[in-house]
Amino acid sequence: MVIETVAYLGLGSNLDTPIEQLRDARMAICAINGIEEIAFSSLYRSPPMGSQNQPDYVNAVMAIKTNLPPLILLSTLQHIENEQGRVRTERWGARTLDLDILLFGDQILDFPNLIVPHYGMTERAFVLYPLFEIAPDLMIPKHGTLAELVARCPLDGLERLANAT
Ligand code: A4P
Ligand code: MG
Repeated sequence: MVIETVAYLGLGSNLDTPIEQLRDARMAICAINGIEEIAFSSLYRSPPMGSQNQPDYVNAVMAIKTNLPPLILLSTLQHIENEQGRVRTERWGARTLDLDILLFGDQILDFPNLIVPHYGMTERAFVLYPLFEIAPDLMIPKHGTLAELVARCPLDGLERLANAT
């Protein structure tokens, strides 16, 4: 029997035409065997969290259905990051593409290289607002309802850009 899980992915970019980076990443994710897109949020722009000496970010959230185990999903996403020219320098520094696993079903995962729910998601406007757009009734394991987290989270300069096409 194949077990399918609904997972939510955070996409972010602030270098090399971020909107194209997100569009290319979406296509690369959809092309993976064992992943099917369910929903994709609008694109959102926000000032950088962390070092201010870098361009604004464009972020989006994607819902997928997958039969990949979580660690395989992570390595698949890291491969896509690498393919799109990501060079890891400073933590929270500028990047062409960042792909995070926000949620994996209702699972709580604590591997050395994968923590789910993603540790920062519950207080980041650039994650919570796009997620709320595509999944307003979601429960976040250990944290309660998404609606409550959104209500408590200031926009921090987040701006909705456009529907992703
Ligand atoms: N890792 C653990 N859990 C996860 C998970 N749930 N999903 C590990 C993905 N990766 C996970 O990530 C470091 C390690 O986290 C990985 O090797 C993986 O095994 P990374 O992508 O290499 O490094 P990073 O992204 O620089 O660090 P970090 O702490 O993941 O940063 P964040 O939280 O991704 O934040 N400002 C705006 N406005 N918008 C943004 O999107 N993003 C960041 C990066 C900073 N400022 C931003 C934004
Ligand atoms: Mg990351």
